[in-house]
Amino acid sequence: MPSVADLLVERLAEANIDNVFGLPGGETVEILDSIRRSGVGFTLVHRECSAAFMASATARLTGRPSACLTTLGPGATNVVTGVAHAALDRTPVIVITAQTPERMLPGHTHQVLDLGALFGPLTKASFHVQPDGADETICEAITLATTGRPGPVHLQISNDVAAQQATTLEARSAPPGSTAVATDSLQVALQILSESKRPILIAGLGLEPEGPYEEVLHLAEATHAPVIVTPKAKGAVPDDHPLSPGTIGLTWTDPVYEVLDQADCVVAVGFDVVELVKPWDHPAPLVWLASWANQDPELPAAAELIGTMGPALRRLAEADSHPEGGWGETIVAAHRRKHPRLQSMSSPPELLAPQAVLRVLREHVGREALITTDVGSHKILACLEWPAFVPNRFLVSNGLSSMGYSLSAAIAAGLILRDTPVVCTTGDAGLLMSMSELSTLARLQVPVTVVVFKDHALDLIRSQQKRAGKPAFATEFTAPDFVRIAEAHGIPAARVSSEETLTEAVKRFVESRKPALIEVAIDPSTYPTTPTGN
Ligand SMILES: Cc1ncc(C[n+]2csc(CCOP(=O)(O)OP(=O)(O)O)c2C)c(N)n1
Ligand SMILES: [Mg+2]
Repeated sequence: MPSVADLLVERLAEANIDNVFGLPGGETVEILDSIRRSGVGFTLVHRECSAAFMASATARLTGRPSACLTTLGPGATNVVTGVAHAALDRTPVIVITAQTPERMLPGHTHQVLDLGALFGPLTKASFHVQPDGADETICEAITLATTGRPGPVHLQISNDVAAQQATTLEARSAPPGSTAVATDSLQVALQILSESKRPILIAGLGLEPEGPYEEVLHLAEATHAPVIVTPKAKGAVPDDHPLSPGTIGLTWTDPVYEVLDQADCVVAVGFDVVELVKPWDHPAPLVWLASWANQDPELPAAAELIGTMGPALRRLAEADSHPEGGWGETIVAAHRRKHPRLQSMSSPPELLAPQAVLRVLREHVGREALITTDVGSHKILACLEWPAFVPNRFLVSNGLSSMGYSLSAAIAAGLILRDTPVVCTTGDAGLLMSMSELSTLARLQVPVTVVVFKDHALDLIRSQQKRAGKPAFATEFTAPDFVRIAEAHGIPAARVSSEETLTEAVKRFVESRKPALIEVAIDPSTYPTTPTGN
């Protein structure tokens, strides 16, 4: 009979989890040793939260569940933000933590925390694995993570339990396959679309893992419906497509609301309001199409299409649609003329406008490149204005919007997309929060170019202070010399403050196919979130 630890690793491997991210503790040595003896890889990180960010990015890019491992007590508390990210950004992460053996409880209190209570509200379920029924629990956890709306599931396993023998399940339930959406709902949706004069599609994070991108485009073109994307769905339709008006969800006044407000029908595909800063209140009939149910929260929907999205999108494209003249391509073109992206902005000498940074990156990293962004003023600009051409090549913590995400996500992406340039954009405060993983980047030698927007500020918060008529307070600091920090890790780095030097560094580093860091001196005054006036 296998040990519980061996069984766990076997079940992870069967779920196509080929790598676990984590940071060990004394209470994880059994599981670690099972991983060492298996074909499953292990990536050591330097802060547990990063392990969950990496696992989440891995799940997003592979379409499969992923896993992270931490010790008990402080390891478990350190992973919490990453687990919360997986919860609100809807990724199936198996979060494995250690725990003190039960035979030592309740007398032993060193490093003991109620991990079920800690992870319960953040996960789809938190399980305490026991030798009896271990296989059932592990299989249930893996299935649950990917069933319905994906999310993290927690398993706590002590070394004691991990070392014990476990009985394997005779028969296991098959993972859920594709499900057809209900025909009557499809009929209602077809009717709504055929009556619509100004239909809109909103593409959201739930397009993954199915990825029915061709079908989304086909429906858009068949009905002349502009496709608004959420940040996590950027690239669902290429940004230069004539039906691509822009990204929604960053502020209460995103330019694309001007298009959305005119819609008389909204087809929401894989849409999740967790991505929106502004509450959803659109009055037009909404067609809900997703692989999971319309709940938590439930949107007022005129038709609910729940199941495999591709075939339903193809059926919807057969609607007898008659959009009014000027809708679709014409309105998108006018909108794009009114709101040009990544415009040239004047900036003081020795500083670069953030728009210029993104423009140089866009010009030199190639259409297929993957970009990650952290959280702050630079995220809002990147989400609104980065032209994404390929689905799932823009990674962001958006449901949770946690700082410190982008470096970890970029490393995970680099491990998967070996031949695609990966660029991590981050604020200076975000990098300060996460730069323990520069060491991981240097060790793994994945080709990630880190671009740090150095403005010596928590700029987004400072802008909020300014908008509220308050002085900057506790939002300014002196950022360190990131070039020297990178070089101390053996990572080549450059400091730039002009478009020419930035272009040269981007070309050189992206071509090098090695880790690199570019520190850019930023003028934050042109961010869309910077209040205008005094
Ligand atoms: C973990 C975490 N802590 C705090 C916040 C609140 N917050 C949002 S943006 C921001 C400022 C980020 O500063 P920086 O990384 O330098 O980006 P900038 O706004 O300057 O572009 C803060 C503190 C957060 N989103 N996540
Ligand atoms: Mg900053």
